[in-house]
Amino acid sequence: MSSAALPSHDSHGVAHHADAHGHGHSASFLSTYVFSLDHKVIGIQFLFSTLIWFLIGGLLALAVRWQIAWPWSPVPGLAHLYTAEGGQMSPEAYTMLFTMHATVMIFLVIIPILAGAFGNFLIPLMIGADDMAFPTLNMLSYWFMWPAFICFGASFFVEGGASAAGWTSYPPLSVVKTATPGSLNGQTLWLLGLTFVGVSSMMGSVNYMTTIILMRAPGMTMFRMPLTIWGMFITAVLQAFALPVLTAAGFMQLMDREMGTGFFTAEGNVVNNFSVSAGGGQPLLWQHLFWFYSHPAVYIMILPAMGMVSDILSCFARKPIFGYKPMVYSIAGIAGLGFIVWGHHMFVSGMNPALGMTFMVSTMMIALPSAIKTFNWLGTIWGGKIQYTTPMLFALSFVSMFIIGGLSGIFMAATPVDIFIHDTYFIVAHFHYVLFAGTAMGVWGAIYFWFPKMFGRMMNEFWGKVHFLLTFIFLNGTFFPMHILGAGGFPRRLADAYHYELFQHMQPLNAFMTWCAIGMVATQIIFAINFFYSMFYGPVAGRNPWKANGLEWSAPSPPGHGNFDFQPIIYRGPYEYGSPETTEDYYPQIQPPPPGAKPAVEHH
Ligand code: HEM
Ligand SMILES: [Cu+2]
Repeated sequence: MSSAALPSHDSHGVAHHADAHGHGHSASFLSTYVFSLDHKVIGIQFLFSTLIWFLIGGLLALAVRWQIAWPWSPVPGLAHLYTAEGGQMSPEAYTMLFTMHATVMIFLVIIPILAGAFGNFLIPLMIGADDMAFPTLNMLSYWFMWPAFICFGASFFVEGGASAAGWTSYPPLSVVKTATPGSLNGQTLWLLGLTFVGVSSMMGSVNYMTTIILMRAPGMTMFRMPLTIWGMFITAVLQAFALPVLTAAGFMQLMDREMGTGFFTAEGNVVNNFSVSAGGGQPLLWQHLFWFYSHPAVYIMILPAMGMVSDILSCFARKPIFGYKPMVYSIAGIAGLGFIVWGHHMFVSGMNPALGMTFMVSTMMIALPSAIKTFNWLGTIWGGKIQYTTPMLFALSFVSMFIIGGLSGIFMAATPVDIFIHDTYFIVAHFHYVLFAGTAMGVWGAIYFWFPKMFGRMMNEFWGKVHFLLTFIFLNGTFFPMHILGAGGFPRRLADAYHYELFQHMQPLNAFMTWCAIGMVATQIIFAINFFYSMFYGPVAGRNPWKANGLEWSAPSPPGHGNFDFQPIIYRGPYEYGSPETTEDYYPQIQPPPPGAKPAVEHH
């Protein structure tokens, strides 16, 4: 191991860090593990909570898939909840299940696992800070998720059941209480839950921006930050500008439901034979407000993963990231463009074709920075000494699957094509390739990669690879045929498409996909066992098991309170693998250059 991976003997640094916060001394169980102010504990709290919701979301998905494969046959395990229908799922229950599957996956899994779990754990460690700028706010951002957990969780048990208006919550379904059983109480809880998630995200966002701007260690310039941090930083900016719109819109919808306003209900609206006009509102207004948040939100759901994957690829290709600065500008470009494309979700809403055209063009422009990133990932691994570790396999999967998801996005961005495939399974294929085959695979890669830093022990590589391989096969088996179904017109969000004869021949393919989905969920048992077993019995990791450059790998595993047992001083960026200045193939950010060496050349 090179000398730099060891801490320097700067006792001042130790003393300074230990005294930095007054809270470092009381060591009660509550303040250490429950209401902890330590960013690492909060990150791990987010990780555990979101993984539990991941399981719940996965089971909801299986129930949805069961109905698509074998409609009206009793769902195993759920049958007793639907006795009125002889164990069958009602169409309303189906609608509720896919609504809550998407809601859980997006708002309780993907967004909080990226920003809440990895953002919290990694930001201070990667920039050389001893904690977040506002530790109490940070703790609150985790605990504000609990009212959300309770609202969404409890909504399954209230009269009418959980929300059934889709994760997009379009009026009039979401506003008119008689529209569907879930519109009665479930929808109110849904809106409240969403508000709490929003409050939590906003607290995190403010904290991350402040921390990254103000608390970097000496020498850690903005352009020496790992791409993970750039991804987190720009995500935080996106949250700050997009979230207020959703929060306000959610409140307006809540008022429409509970206080008789009519922001989103049209004049003369009749739903299920009830006249519900409060007058003068516009259902379409909701769509605009919702997508003004939720399109940027899809980047909130992937930019941090893009950053983490970049770090993993560079480490295991043993090469500098190809085009570091273009990568940063691409993340920023994707985020900026993300604010002017929301109308691509509304091409069939009757918008003026001229407006549709501008949304089409701006959406297609996003392909540019996306392609820059993709080519730079390929450039990074090109000619590298690739080590096919478990995190690397997941990262490679992220890149290849993101290409599929990005390409289907371009199809949909073309208005004439989208008019045909909108609301078909093609859309479902697209967002599962970007969100599951992309982001979720990136998250697994990140878990395998940073697990040793989190818990001080390694996960098992053999079972990691088995987990990867089976997940990769099953996910493609589940999601790829959705393109075929979608191109054939198979509708999304319909409890029984086989009602129409033209879709009946698609049932066997759907059954195959459901088997793959069951296999995919079952495969996660391997991951769960590996995760918990390794936490206690995995081989001890040491500070830098992957021989990586990033600053976090110079801290102890797991880092103690205050993170670094020395004062970090940063000499270079995190991607200097194979530098001629050192005989090792890696060159940690804190390792001083050899005496007489020319100043390190930054890679651009
Ligand atoms: C090259 C980049 C991308 C392009 C051009 C693109 C384009 C589109 C378009 C045009 C739609 C609307 C299709 C329709 O409903 O008719 C859509 C839907 C969607 N996209 Fe993307 N997309 C891209 C990347 C992403 C990424 C990175 C994510 C998430 C990580 C994402 C998540 C989604 C989701 C969740 C939907 C469905 C929303 C819903 O109706 O429920 N997309 N995309
Ligand atoms: Cu979009």
